[in-house]
Amino acid sequence: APALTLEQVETRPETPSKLSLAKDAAQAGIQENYDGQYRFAPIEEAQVSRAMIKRYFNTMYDRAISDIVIVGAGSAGLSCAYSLATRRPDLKITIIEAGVAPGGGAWLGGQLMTPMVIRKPADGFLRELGVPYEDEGNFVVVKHAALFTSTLLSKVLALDNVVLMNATAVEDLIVHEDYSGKQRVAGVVTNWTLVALNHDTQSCMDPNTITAPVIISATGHDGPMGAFSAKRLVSTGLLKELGNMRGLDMNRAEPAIVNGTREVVPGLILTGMELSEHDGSNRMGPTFGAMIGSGIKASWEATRILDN
Ligand code: AHZ
Repeated sequence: APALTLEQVETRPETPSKLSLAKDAAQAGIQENYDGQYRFAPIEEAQVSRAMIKRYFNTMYDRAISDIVIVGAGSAGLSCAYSLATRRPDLKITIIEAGVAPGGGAWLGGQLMTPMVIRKPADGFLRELGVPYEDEGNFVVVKHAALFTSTLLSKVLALDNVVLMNATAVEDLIVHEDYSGKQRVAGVVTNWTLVALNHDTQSCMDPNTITAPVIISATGHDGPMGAFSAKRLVSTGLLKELGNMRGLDMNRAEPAIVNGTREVVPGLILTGMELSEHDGSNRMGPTFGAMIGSGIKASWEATRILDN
């Protein structure tokens, strides 16, 4: 039987559920009886390659000079990107994420459990995003951390001024010196993450650069890739030593991270748990309000620097 047109489906007397199912199928071009006749519009393999290459490398070309680079697309980096990009559509915001999957640790709450706890007043951000939650008094609970992260990620990616390059690692900072000898972070050095992870097994594979007047680093606490910029500040001599993240104390940790979010050396803002490694502040464990608050504060710090 030929596929029904949308018009035929809509005018057919049927029960509502059957009708909507048939409508979905007609919209996707699927015949109701699944008789093996489903066909795609034809395509050439080279068209697929060119469709990706043209867009990706045009984007790289354009974003070699960005207004803001955000390093790390975890809860802090993504909250920062959303706040910045919605407030300032004029800025070219480029997010560099080492992982294939953006989101950092925010796909789960704590200890591989799915609910996500967010202390007030950071719940206001959930209402802005339209993420539902249960109110527990001083804090709220999102039924699955992935609901928060996927909603935030989809809203960030839909913004015209944001580009996300995942599977790409920042492996160095660009540091310029002005006439008075003052050092300023002026960009990032990037490579495909698989290349960055193989520098010990391959001969030198030179990286690429992205310049920007403001870099916001949100690479999380120390780990295989984490706290990247804070650690690099030490090895470049821009910072004497790391404070190192302290033990867990939810009540001390969350305000310290939000209030401490700042430009730590000219041109470089630290946000999220990376800041705890720089400042030697506590960790909060599985409460995410500070990641939201710190990301938003970082976005305001960035526009303050740009506008001065
Ligand atoms: O892949 C990393 C992750 O997605 C990415 N990243 C790290 N190094 C990178 C590099 N280049 C590019 N050199 C890099 N990307 O940065 C992201 C960090 O996300 P995260 O979720 O780990 O950090 P966050 O600060 O956004 O959130 C921390 C959440 C935590 S940890 C914690 C505790 O341990 O007590 N509590 C909370 C709420």
